[in-house]
Amino acid sequence: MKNFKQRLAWLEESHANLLSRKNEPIEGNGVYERYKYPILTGEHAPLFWRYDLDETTNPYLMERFGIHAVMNSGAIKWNGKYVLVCRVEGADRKSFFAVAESPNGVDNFRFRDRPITMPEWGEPATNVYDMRLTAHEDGWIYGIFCVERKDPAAAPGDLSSAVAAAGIARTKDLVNWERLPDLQSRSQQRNVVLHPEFVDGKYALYTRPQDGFIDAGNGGGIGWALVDSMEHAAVTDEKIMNARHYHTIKEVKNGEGPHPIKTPQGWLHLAHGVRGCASGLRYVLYLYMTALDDPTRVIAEPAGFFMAPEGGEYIGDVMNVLFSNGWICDEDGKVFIYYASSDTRMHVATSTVDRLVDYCLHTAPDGLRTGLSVETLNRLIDKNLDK
Ligand code: M1P
Repeated sequence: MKNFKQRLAWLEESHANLLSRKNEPIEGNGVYERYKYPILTGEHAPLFWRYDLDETTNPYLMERFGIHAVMNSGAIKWNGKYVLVCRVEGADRKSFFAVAESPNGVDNFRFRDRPITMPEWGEPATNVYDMRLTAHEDGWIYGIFCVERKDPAAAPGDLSSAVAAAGIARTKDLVNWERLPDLQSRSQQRNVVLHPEFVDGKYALYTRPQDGFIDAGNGGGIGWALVDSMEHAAVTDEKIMNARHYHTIKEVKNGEGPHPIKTPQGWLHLAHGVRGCASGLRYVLYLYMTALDDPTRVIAEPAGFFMAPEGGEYIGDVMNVLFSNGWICDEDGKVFIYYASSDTRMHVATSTVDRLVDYCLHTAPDGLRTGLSVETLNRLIDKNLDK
């Protein structure tokens, strides 16, 4: 084994190489381009988060604080940089938020020196994760995230039951966060997202009502609720605007990703859908669009998934999962889709608003039965073979 100084030099060199590694797009299906390397992993965390760098107290230069995953990150363009508020998970299975930024959105992401110290509200959270960022037209940047607490009603010996609520915080600088009361709701909530504009003079939330901590149950799908204030946000009326369906990619669960992008043709939404199989749950990403004059009216929804795990993305702490809660749309229409694979690492894919809208408007919807899928395929074959 290397001595302390040799190990430190080796760690510093490997870390610097990892952080400065250039990323490369991979030609794909025409809808988007994946990139060769993940953009953030546990190994991207600063060495001074993971190691005690003092030879007298850590002579073997051992890792003292394991960082196991960087995943499910909110995203925003801020002062010309591509900024992610990452879900960082330690070896102790606690998640926390940390800001990482890149000059170009596809590589060279670096964490700021310290994680976010998120103020508590109410009973301190056991875990927090999956922040959605919204620069709202009221002037604040809101972060809505899942707050997990042990279920106070759990039977003695049940050490797994938990309660999910939507935590709310806001900031003007991505440094200082003001914690607001959690969203009040009759059901448990996860995957709650703030729409960027007022609707009928109110704040509009995409919700995901769920019967239990894991099961969406009677939750129905992605919901929509108008609230008077973010300072005391409470769901009173909630309607399901993007429902789950039998034998689709969102049979078991779904959830809004980041807030939708406004396009001339409608609001462009990115979401995740979950379907079960013999090897467990399969999480994929899908797109849909809603009307500009009514963000709850679905006007297009291509059949099936937009992105599913590929290659090494299948493998990780929770296998067969793609999850996204962040994307950035540049002024020139380029879209950076930030997604995590298998609850382990962050990736980027790029596209444009035009291509994503084209995909939504010109991909057939799910006919919900196999005969209609074959009809759709035959129409395409007829068109191609007749030309
Ligand atoms: O493990 C996959 C995902 O599971 C949950 O998502 P959902 O609420 O839709 O089931 C979340 O815990 C998410 O963080 C995680 O990636």
